[in-house]
Amino acid sequence: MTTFFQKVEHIGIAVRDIHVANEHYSKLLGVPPYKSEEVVSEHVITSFFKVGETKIELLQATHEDSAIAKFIEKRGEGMHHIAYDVPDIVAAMQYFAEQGYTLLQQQPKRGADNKLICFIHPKNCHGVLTELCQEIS
Ligand code: CMX
Repeated sequence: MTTFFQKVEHIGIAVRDIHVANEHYSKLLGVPPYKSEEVVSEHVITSFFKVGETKIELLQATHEDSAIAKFIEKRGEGMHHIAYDVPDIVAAMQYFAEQGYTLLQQQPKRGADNKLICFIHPKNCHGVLTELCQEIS
């Protein structure tokens, strides 16, 4: 068996209103978000909270074509994806493609929080959208 995963880097949660969700999650986690960032290419505004080594990412759509807007329309607010930290995203993508997984990007793309990212289709992961992410050094 081969593993590329070093840790769960973050869990993404789709929210309708990031300001309201920031307040609720600050109260729940006992810390404020350490970062807020708009990812224009993904049509989202994000905020990040640290929980030990893992992070919680809140995502609000900025456009009706955003994957987050479609997700909320179909399924309501809630857990949107799990992201795993990988040391070499290109090698991981090649491996998963060879194993028959459906990659939603053919090349790594720039995501929030200084990461290169690629998604694996939820149908390959028992209904969970799965993200590979590598820190940009
Ligand atoms: N988790 C689990 N299942 C999901 C899902 C998610 N996040 N998003 C969609 N699905 C399900 C749908 O409910 C649907 O299920 P059924 O076939 O049972 O109805 C199935 O996947 C296919 O959905 P679809 O409506 O046909 O396809 P979409 O146009 O909604 O696309 C997906 C789904 C995952 C391919 C698309 O959302 C995508 O490419 N996502 C990757 C990019 C992304 O999510 N960006 C936002 C976050 C960016 C960031 O983290 O910075």
